[in-house]
Amino acid sequence: MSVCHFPESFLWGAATASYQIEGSPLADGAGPSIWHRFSHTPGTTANGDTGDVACDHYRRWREDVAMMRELGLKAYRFSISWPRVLPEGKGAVNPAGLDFYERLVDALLEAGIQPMVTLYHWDLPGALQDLGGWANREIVNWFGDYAQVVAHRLGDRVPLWTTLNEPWVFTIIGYVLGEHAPGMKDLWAGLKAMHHALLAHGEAVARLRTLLPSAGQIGIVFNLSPNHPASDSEEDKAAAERVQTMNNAAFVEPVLKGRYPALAERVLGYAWPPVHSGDMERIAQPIDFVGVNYYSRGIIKHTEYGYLRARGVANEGAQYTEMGWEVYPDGLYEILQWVHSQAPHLSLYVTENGAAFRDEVHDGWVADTQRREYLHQHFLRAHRAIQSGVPLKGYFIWSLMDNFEWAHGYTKRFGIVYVDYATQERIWKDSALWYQQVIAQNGVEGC
Ligand code: IFM
Repeated sequence: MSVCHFPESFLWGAATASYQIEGSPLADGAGPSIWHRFSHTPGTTANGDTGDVACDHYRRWREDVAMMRELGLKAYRFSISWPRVLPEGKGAVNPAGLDFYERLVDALLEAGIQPMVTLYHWDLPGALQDLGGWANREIVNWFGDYAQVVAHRLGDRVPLWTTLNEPWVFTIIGYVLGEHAPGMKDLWAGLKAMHHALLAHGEAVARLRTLLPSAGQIGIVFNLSPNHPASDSEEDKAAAERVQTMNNAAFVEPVLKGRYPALAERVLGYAWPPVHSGDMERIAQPIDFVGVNYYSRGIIKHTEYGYLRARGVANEGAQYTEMGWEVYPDGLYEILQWVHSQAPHLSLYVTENGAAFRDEVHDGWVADTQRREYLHQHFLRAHRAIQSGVPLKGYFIWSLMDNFEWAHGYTKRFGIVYVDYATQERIWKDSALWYQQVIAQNGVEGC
């Protein structure tokens, strides 16, 4: 079998997020985020884990950049912690917060690694949650102002910008299902949060455009999965369509087409947020790329319960990761095709893909064969998508190293580098060595 080569300029990368790796959440004048507060509330995370130390990246970033260089990464996707930059979420800027990210960006560039900045990966300043957080329409301007502050400092050096990471997750899981910060269970607030998040995205795009050099590329990152009906029954097909509409289309269509899908409003109309005149145009600011976070698919069955009257069911005999997610590489190909069909003119990036498996260190070595195989199979689907004409420009694996997996705390390991949390030692897993080779040959076996 020969090597499937990727385009010459393909950006092989890895992704992380501020609260998941940095630690020292209150250092140097930072304000508390909603995740700091949430994880310090008993009963919210596995083992009561918090991001207080995490991977201690806030203090070990130099070593981490050196590790990325050794891996051969072409790009690194990380997020900026809003409350480090604006401790109250708005108003006074904390220069020490910006300094941290400036040092990181400069070190990455020095190492030949392109930074991709995510402005929001879920660590909302707690002070803004006190004002209603994403459910308060004022957040559109707060987020725009924050984007502007960051772009003023880093705009001349960062080539790739994304506004929001996975707006479905932080609005629906955070405000409707209550499993993530801020831990609310309120459909009305959640749908308002969704609309405001999309508006805030548009506002940030408009502000960034005026500040970035013309080469600066702006996008947004969605978590997307194909949702297949569990059977041929009309009920299951309709349930799968409701999930596809609310989880994928209700976020993608407003941004790319300036409208909410009609079915979303039909299904949830009773709780639909007020849409003001001009909102949809504001959301649909022209962007340069879409980031796709893909992990698995949904197999959907009709049920009488829940806001979508749908539930996911298992695929017996399939392989599952430690998150309980089915390993389904074909779904990546399918979802890339779908996004491409929605906006054929836009570049795409896989901004996250990876898997949690149980890892053990033996003689200083982590033989994570399942993760390596998971990545291999997904890379092959990405290659197939490119061959079929999808303008996929890069691939960021989730994650560079094990980290704080939100409500699961430190119980799930997604990294290609193992983190020994007691010593903070970074131990390369088998998948990291393999990924180093993939990057070096710009391809994977299998063609
Ligand atoms: O760890 C998360 C990340 O923060 C967002 N996307 C999914 C990952 C795995 O659950």
